[in-house]
Amino acid sequence: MVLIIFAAQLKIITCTQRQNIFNQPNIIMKISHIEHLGIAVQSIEEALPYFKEVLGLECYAVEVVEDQKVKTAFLKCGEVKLELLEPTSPESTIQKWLDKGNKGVHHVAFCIEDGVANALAECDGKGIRLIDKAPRKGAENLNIAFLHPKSTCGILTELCEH
Ligand code: CMX
Repeated sequence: MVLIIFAAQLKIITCTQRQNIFNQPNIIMKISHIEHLGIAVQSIEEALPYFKEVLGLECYAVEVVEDQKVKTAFLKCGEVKLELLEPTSPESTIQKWLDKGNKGVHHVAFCIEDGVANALAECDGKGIRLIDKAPRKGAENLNIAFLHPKSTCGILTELCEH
């Protein structure tokens, strides 16, 4: 009997915590679209022929993002961009991810209409683990911030604003 009451109380507490994290009222960030998919490759030069010659997508920009230790190549696919990410150093987070046997889609980036700073504050308030506590500059001069995959259903999530 005592055990049943304890289990019921535990369930109530767990549900209450879930509501606090995910069902907070009011603010909900405004996402307009998926800005880009980040795709990790060991070599942009080797990957591009697939995207160009098989999928028919044009690469319109190549940019090195020094602080992230990556070279990026951007392709447009309708409204959504594909960002190929090639590590430029063994210390690159992309190189480490590839070295663990991963490849392909590395992160999903959402375009936030009402600002990355607001979205970060909202996520923080909802208990989401932030990688970046404040927006910073990313490729294409966008304001960006990352959320940790452990808080986001296993999807490394980037928030961006133009
Ligand atoms: N997607 C999903 N899960 C991921 C992941 C990814 N891309 N990268 C790491 N993880 C998971 C790992 O599998 C690991 O899980 P387990 O503990 O269950 O094994 C966990 O996250 C921690 O991973 P880690 O290897 O111990 O930690 P790292 O030191 O590699 O850091 C992360 C991981 C996400 C914090 C780091 O990659 C980061 O800060 N990313 C944001 C910046 C970034 O990705 N820059 C490159 C792109 C730049 C650009 O787009 O311009």
